[in-house]
Amino acid sequence: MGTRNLSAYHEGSIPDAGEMRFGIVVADWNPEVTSALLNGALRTLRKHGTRKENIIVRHVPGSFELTLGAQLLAEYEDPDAVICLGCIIQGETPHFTYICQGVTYGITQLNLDYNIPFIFGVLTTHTIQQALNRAGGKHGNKGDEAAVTAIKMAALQKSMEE
Ligand code: DLZ
Repeated sequence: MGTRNLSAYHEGSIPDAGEMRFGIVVADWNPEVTSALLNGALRTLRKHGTRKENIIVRHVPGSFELTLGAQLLAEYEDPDAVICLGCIIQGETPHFTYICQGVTYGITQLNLDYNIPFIFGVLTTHTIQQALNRAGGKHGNKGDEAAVTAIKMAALQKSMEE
């Protein structure tokens, strides 16, 4: 099976995001990758109608800090969903595993603790090239995928309130 293109989705199936408000927390470790993820997420949210003033972007030093950054956005900015963007690349030590575990657990826990979605837009790759391939390269952009997931999950949450 080929690698899925992260930017390929069926346009017609995406809810309108004109009345939605999003937080984006982006890790500055591997910035050439995470800035591309951020651009993808911003472009996709805007394409589906989200107003500029309803997208709040905050930076954190590394992926491990995404959990608290996302929680702070949820607490102070009243978003319909929070998108977490990061890039963790395997090094020579087990550090990779601990950061991956920490942020995966942290974001999962936020999804369970709050009544809004927190989206896992974190690349976990063996090499920088694999990450670049998924940040606007040959396999698309995980930022696009994260934004589409945020819109869909925010719409699901809103539909429950109706
Ligand atoms: C320390 C570290 C390492 C080795 N690798 C990455 C990485 O590939 N991607 C990433 O987002 N962050 C990395 N970090 C930083 C940690 O996430 C965190 O910021 C520090 O451990 C805090 O001191």
